[in-house]
Formats: sequence, structure tokens, C-alpha cells
Amino acid sequence: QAAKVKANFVPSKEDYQKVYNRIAEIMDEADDYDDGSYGPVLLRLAWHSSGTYDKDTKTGGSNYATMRFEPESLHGANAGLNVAREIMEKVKKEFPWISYGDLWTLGGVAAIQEMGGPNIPWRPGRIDGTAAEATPDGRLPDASQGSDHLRNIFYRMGYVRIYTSRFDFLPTLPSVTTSHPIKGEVVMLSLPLGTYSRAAARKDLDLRACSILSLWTPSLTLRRIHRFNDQEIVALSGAHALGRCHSNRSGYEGPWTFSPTTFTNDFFKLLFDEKWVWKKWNGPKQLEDKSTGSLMMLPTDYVLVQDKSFKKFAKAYADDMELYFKDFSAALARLFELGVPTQQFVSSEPWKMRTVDEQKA
Ligand code: CCH
Repeated sequence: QAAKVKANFVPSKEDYQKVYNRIAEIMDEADDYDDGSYGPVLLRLAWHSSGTYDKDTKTGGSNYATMRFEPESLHGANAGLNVAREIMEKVKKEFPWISYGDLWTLGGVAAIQEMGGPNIPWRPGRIDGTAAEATPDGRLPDASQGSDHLRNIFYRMGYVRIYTSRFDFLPTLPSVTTSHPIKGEVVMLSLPLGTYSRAAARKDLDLRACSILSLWTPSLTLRRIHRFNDQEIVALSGAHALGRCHSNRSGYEGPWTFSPTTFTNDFFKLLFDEKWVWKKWNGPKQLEDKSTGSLMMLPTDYVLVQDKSFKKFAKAYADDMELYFKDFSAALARLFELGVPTQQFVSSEPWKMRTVDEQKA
């Protein structure tokens, strides 16, 4: 029986904590399911609802929770997530005032925190959208691909800020023509050279001059694109410490670590410590550990040790769990807020939701 939402009910942080606690409870009611927890599949739901964001069209992301609608719910990448959505539906019935986007991302936060991971700063404010806002297929990563694909997918997320600057002295400045580092576009800049090179050196900052608004009052509009960088891509990928692949969902099979319901940096440790060989089977190309043959890596996981820049971060995370937890927490919090207009959030700062254990203490 769905509880009725009282008129003018404004949920407090404690109300959201109750939702968190209920998710934590239901997560463990999974005796016969996988490795005994719904945590991993709940995290995957939160990530797939957030990771569709496209900063250029400002569509996708967790704001509207459009995976409730076809065809997005039927996209190949979302196979199996009906399990997670059904669990969340139970919680929604008990707390009908929460939006689906808030519920699903809070589920991701609860999954990480209850399975031994770091605190993930989170705040509510997402609103339910309509089927018209559902995203096209192909926005989520394809596990059979390489590092270029991984970067393209994560670079598409992020956010754009437009700045307009007046340069009254513009005609006297040197001009730079360069090709866009990702899309190969030609970029013409009339800026002090130092400004451009400093911005370009920062991988997460792509300063692009769009147009000279007027020849008579020279000014530039600058698109500053804040996107996920290599370090954040690697950090997020380490979520594969949790859960497993299911041949009837993605086609791939097996867990990445020996403790798929505990969040650790084992994913990175195993990438370096095990010898990985291609699995001989009829399924899609995946790797298995040579020593036991019971663990797996996707082609996109393996590029994290093949690509030089990715590898540097993967090694740092394999060596330092504290650093890994800190970076993962920041990147995941950012992922979950992609595309949610700042004014929608009920609080200017993200909250710390308490774990079940912390509440007992
Ligand atoms: Fe993932 N993931 N993921 N993944 N993923 C799969 C399962 C999980 C890719 C592919 C797959 C992230 C990034 C990527 C989880 C969290 C994250 C599966 C198996 C594939 C395939 C699905 C199945 O068969 O059930 C690819 C490619 C990328 C590239 O970036 C990120 C980022 C996150 C979270 C932050 C979790 C958790 C699972 C386990 C789900 C379960 O049911 O156990």
C-alpha cells in the first residue's frame, strides 16, 4: 500500500536518512541473489542513470530518471537493471515523496557506504521527468572498446560554462591557431599566449574561443569545458571491485575480485598482480586471471594498465587505498550530480549520509 504524501510535506535530512536506512536494509535481503547483496546492482543503476549526461545538449543524467521509460529501459547497456529498479520501487512506495533520481543516486551512495567504501557526499533535488526526456542509445561505455572510446564517453559528461570577455586591446594580441585536442576542430584564439597554454595544459579544462562577437567592440565568448579527466575515469572504473558480470545481461561472465560485496582497491591490485589472459570461450572477448581462472576483466578494464596515462593512476590506486577512496568519492559525487541544475538542490553543500554502523555508535 503506497503511503500518501502529505500536502506541504518538506522532507528533512532525517527523512532522507530514513530512506537511506531502508535501502541499506533491503540491499541485504538477497540471500539467493548473486553474492548475497543487491548493493552492486543498485550502484550500477545509479551510475547508468547519471552516466548518460551530455554536457553539450544538457540532456541525460540523474535529474529526470528517464530509465523508467522505454526505450531507455530496454537499451542493451541497461540489461538486468530492472532488478535494481524493482527493489527501488518498493522503497519508493514507502517514501513516495522522494524523486526517482534522488532515490536511485541515494541507492548508489548507500551501496558504496554500506559495502565498506568511503562516504559519498550527496544532496537531494532531482525531479522526475517524462518519457520525452529519455536519452538515445549509445551514451554508456561499450566494454569491448579501447581507451579512445572510454575517454570519448567520459569527456562527453562534465559541464560547460560560457564566459564573455571583452578585449579592447584584442587586435594587438598574437593569434593562435590550433587543432582541438579531442574533436580535431580548428580553434582560432586571439588571446595572450600564456592564457591559452596554461588552460590547454590542464587536461580537464578546454578553453575554446567560440566567436568574436563584434569586430567593433572586440570580445570573445569562451567555452570552458570541465570534463572528467584521466584520473577520474580511472577512479570511477575501480567500482568494478564490486559485483559481477552476468552472461544473460551483458554477455560477459564473472566477478572482478574475490570480495564482490566489499568496496576495496583490489580491482587495481589484481590488475597489476595477476597475469591476465584472454578467456577461451564462445562469449565476448574478456580476460581471466591465469592463476585461478575465476576472475575476469573487461577489455575496457584492461586498458587501464595498457594506456600510459591511465596506468599511472591505476598504479597509484593499487598502492594507496586511502588515496583511492578519496578520489573515488569525489568523482562519484560529481557523477551523480551531472546535469542537475544547481538551483534545484535543497542545500548549497552536499550532505554526509550516515552509515547504519555510524548510527549505532
Ligand atoms: Fe560497470 N559494468 N562499466 N561500472 N559495473 C558491469 C557491471 C558493473 C562497464 C561495463 C560493465 C562503471 C564503468 C563501466 C558497475 C559499476 C560501474 C558490466 C556487467 C559491464 C559489461 C553487467 C552484467 O552483466 O550484469 C564499462 C564498459 C565501463 C566503462 O567505464 C562505473 C563508472 C561504475 C560505477 C561507478 C557495477 C557495480 C557492476 C556490477 C553490477 C552487478 O550486477 O553486480
